[in-house]
Amino acid sequence: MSRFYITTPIYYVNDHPHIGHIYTTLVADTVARYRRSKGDEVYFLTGTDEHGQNIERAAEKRGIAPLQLADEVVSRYHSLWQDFSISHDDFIRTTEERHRLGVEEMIRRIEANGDFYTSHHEGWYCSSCEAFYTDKELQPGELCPVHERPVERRSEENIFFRLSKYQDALLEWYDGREGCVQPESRLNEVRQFVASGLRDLSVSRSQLDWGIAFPGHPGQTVYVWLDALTNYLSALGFGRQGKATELYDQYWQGDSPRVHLVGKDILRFHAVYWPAFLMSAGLPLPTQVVAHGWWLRDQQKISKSVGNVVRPDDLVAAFGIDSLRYFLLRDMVFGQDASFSDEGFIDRYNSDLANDLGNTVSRLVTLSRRAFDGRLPPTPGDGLRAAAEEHLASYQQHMEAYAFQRALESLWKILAETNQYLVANEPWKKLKDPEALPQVSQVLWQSLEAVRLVAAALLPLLPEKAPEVLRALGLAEGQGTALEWGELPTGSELPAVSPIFPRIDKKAYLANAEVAPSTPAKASNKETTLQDKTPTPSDGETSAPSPATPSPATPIPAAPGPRADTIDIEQFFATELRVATIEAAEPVPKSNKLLKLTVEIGEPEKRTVVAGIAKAYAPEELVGKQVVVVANLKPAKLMGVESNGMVLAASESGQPVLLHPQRAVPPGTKVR
Ligand code: ME8
Repeated sequence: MSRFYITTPIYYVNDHPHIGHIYTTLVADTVARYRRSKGDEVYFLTGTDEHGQNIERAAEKRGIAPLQLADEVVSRYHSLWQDFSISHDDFIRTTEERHRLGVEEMIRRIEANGDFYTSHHEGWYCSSCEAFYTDKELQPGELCPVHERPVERRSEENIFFRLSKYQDALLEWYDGREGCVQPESRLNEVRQFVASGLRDLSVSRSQLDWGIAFPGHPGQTVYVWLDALTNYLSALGFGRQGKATELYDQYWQGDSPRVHLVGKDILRFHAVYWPAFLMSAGLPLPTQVVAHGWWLRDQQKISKSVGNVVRPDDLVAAFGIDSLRYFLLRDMVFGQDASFSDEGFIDRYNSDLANDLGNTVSRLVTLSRRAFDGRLPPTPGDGLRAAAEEHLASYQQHMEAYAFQRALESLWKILAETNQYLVANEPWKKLKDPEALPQVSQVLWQSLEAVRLVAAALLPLLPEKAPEVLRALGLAEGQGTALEWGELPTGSELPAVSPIFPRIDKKAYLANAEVAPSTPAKASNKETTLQDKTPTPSDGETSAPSPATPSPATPIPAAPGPRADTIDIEQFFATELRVATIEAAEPVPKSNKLLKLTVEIGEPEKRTVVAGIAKAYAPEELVGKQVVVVANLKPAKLMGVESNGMVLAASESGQPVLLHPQRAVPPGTKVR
């Protein structure tokens, strides 16, 4: 048993989370789950970075206090991490008292080592990076090299950290501790930056109030990066006394892994400044800083100003959390940039999840039930074992090396081998031949066992869907999770299966029509026949070989069906319902029915929603009330006013009666 500490960056609260933040967090979650499954004692930390000028300005723009803005965005993060089944052990906010104590202790130690001095400072400042740049580093037009936005000329008296003193020690660390910065290509960038000469770093700001006061230097506020980086220690209790430092002693001492997972944009802060601060404070360094690449949208950088930010909600509402988890882990070669597109997402889902995994499970379960009277095959076999074990071993190697796409490819090779094995043995042709049943049993049991291994290996990556696959194989909660051949029972009961990954109708989705996963209501009414989900050549799928179509299935009597007009849960979740606070209300000119409402719905900007409630409510009684809004409705013009959403009301004899949450919740909270 080993201890394992993994962290994500702490995210700024001046914007709502998008796919990039989700990516880093779900990678950390996957690693944490994987390590736990290997028996490690894991501590997984995430959180928010709430100080600094960016946040101060964003709050000012909204006319609220910075902490109020932070509270709002933090509640978004909490609900998102819950939705994504993120298994973090702690969530730190830099506005917490425990964090301030850690920062103060860090500063005390660096000061004691004589590594601070005060000096006048002038340079180009990017408030998005919260960093100074030299003329040489700027992009043409005096633009920030990271954000490509204008920088400001700043001149202040600041406290400096003697970063230059640590140049050699840093180079020694990179060379002496293999894998301390990953991937290798990124380490080279960092090494080059350090080798080309380090300048001392300004670690205080005099023109900023929103932050931690620099101890012993009135009028100076701690530089947001020195503040933020220290979260990795303060969350463990660094800076406190007695029992409160237990986690720090366990996870930040000795040789057990301490891993910071970051995007490439902030590698310099983690692989240069942070180890230098720690060296100066006489503290152990992280054992690994691991940087991943950038998610682009349709090959373009994701940016609020371009308006191409990928917020997860729509995709999740339509396809579920684990489909998005799968796509993000499978489509990014870890360390490199990757591009997100709706089309790419749907193709990947249909080919890998709906077809290769989902169909294989449905087919095998259906065949086994048919051949063995609703049970798993009675006799096991070993023919697929060697191949499955080989691919599982490479899955494990890739997981340890953060090569998730390769780890998944290894698992999909098991599925491909299983399908080839089925095609070669054609068990569906022998179901009615009693003499062939022992062989059918071995073939099906092995195929089911191979799929079980894939599902068990998927548990850290797809924490909702992998257990569903295991359940579909007739396994009880927590059963069949070992990555060793032979765990699948023989002859036990095998319930009928409904599609785990219903196909997505790509055309319909892309045309912004209703999402049409392949008729789940119908599928739940009868067993999936082998033909049901087999992609036709016109689907244009690239997929692993599938079992050939068997002889027509014996009809299976339908269970009592649901109402004809039911929808399934995915269809319900396509409607995004959120709590909104009404900030202003006024009549729509020339209408006696409509009110124009300005609502706060947890987004940076406010929205206008037009509601047909004027006959039942006066505008002034609505202000400050919370209502439920359909947030993903196409905009519509009503009496010349554009409405972005719809307010929900009960209709009592044609009179609207508004729905309110039973107690106040943060605007933007999901209703489900
Ligand atoms: O930098 N693709 O916070 P931040 C991939 N508060 N990952 C992305 C991404 C994208 N397009 N966009 C963001 C900060 N990320 C500081 C960190 S840590 C002590 C302080 C992810 O809210 C990626 O992990 O700007 C990146 O490093 C992080 O979000 C930046 O988040």
